Amino acid sequence: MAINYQDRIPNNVDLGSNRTLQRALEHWQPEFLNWWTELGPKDFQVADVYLRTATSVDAKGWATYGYVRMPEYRWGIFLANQDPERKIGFGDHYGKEVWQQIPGEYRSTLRRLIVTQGDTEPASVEQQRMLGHTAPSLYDLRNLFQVNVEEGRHLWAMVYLLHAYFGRDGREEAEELLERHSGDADKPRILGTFNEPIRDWLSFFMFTYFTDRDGKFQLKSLAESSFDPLARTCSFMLTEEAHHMFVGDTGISRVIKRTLEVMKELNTDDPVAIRKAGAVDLPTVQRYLNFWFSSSLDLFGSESSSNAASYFANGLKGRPDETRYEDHVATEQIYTLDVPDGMSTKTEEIPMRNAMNDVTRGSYVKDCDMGVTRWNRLIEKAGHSFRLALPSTRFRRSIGVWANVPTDPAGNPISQEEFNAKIAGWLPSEADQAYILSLMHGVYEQGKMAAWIAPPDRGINNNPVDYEYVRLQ
Ligand code: BYC
Repeated sequence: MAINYQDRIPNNVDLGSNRTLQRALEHWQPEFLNWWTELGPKDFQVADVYLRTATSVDAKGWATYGYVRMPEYRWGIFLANQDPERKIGFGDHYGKEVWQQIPGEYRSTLRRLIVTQGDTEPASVEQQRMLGHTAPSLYDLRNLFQVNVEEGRHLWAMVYLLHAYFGRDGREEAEELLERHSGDADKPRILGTFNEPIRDWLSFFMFTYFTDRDGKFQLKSLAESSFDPLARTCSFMLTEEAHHMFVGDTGISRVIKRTLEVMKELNTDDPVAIRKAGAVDLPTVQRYLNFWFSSSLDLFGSESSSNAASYFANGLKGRPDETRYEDHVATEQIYTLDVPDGMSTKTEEIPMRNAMNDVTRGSYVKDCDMGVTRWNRLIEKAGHSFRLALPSTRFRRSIGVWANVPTDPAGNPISQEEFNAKIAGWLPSEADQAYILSLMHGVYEQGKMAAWIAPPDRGINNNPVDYEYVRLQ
C-alpha cells in the first residue's frame, strides 16, 4: 500500500480505517514531540536540515530529499509490503501460515521483545543529543540528524505494534518508552550499551559502526518472525539502518585517513607528535574500538539462553538470514561453546536452540571484521605496520559465560590483578577522553572540515561534499 502523507500520522497501514487506533496514536504523537523537544538533538530545532524521508517501501527509490526542520519531520508507520505466500521459516511451527494476530500464549514474550527493541531507539537519540555542538562539518551534522530522526521513526514502528496489537498493556509500554532515559539512575534504558554516554564524535562513529550493527542483526532476526507485522516493519527498518552503519564505517575511515596524512607529513607514528598535530593516533582508535565492540557484544545476550531457545522454538525470533541454514528446526544439533575454567578454558556442548544468541553474535563479529580489514588496508597502503583488531568475544564482557572473567584483549584468561593493572591501557583512558574532547569543536562553515578528520569521498544524494547540508538560523 502506498504511503499516505495526508493523515496526521503518515502511514501505509490504512490507519484511517481504524479510528480507535488512529486516535490512540494521535494521542501519543504530542508526547513523542515533547520528548523530542526535551531530549532530542539539543538546539538546531529551527535549522533546515537536508533530510531524506520515505516515500515508498520498495527497495529502490524509497527516499526523497529536501530541507526539513527536525520537529516537522514526517515520522510515520511504514511496513514492507505483505507477502501473502509467506510461511513460518523456523522452529516448531515451521512451514505453517505466518500470523497476522498474536497467539495469546506468545503475547507477553513478544511484547517484551518489541519493548526491548523500541527502547534502544529513543535511547540512542538521547545519547547523541549534544553532538550537534561539536560536529566536524555540516555534512556530518546532517548525517547525525538523519540518524536521529530515523531512530525516532524506528520508535514509531515499535509503538505502532504496541498500540495495534497489545491493547492497554501496549499503550502503557509506549508511554514508558518515553519515560525511561539513557543513563538515568532511576529509570535507565533496558540494555547496557544504551546507557553509555556519547560525548564525542569518535564514540559516535564507533557506536554507529558497532552498536547500530547489533541493530542490523537483531532486526534481521526479528524480520524472520512468524508475527508478520513485526517481520514487515523490521524489514523496512533495515533499509534505514544501512545508512547509520555507513556513517560509522566511513567516519572511522576518515579519522584514520587524516591520521595517516599527519603521520606522512611528520614522518612519525609517535602518538604524542600525532596528537600535537591535532589528529587521533591509531592506538587511541583501537582503545575506542575495544570499548564499543565489547559493549555491543553484550547486546546479543548470554551464549546459552533458554529465552533464545524458546524464541526460536515458538517462531518469534529467528537467526539472521534464516534461509541460509539447512535445518530450520534445529532440535538435533549441538553447539560447542568455549567457557572459562579457572585460568584456562574448556568446551561445553549445548543444544543448538539455546545457542542462538551466540550464533547471531558470531555472524555479527564477521560483519564487524570487514570494516577492520578495510581500515587496515588503508594503514598498510600508507606503509605502516600497525594493525587494528577486534578484541576477543571473551574480553570485557558483562553478560554471558565470560561476564566479569578477566581476560586480555586476545581472550586469554588472566588474573584479576593483572586485568586491573592493564585495563586502563586497553580502553580509552581519562587522558584519551580529555584529548578527544579537546578536538571537538563545531565546524559550521560550508565546505570546511575539522582538522582531525578527512572529508568524505562524496556528498549525500549526488550533492558535492561542500553542499549546504544544514542551514543554520
Ligand atoms: N544489557 O537469556 P539472555 C538497535 C537481559 S540495537 C542488559 O541472556 P536474551 C539500535 C535480557 O533482556 C538492537 N540486559 O538474553 C542500535 C534478559 O532480561 P529479562 C536492539 C541484558 O533474552 C543503535 C536477561 O538479561 N534489539 O536496534 O536471549 C541505535 C537474560 O537474557 C543484556 C534487540 O535487542 C544487555 N546487554 O536476549 C538504535 C532485540 N543482554 O528478559 C537502535 C530484542 C541481555 O530476563 N531483544 N540482557 O528481564 C532481544 O532479542 C533480547 O532481549 C536480547 C537478549 C538479545 C537483548
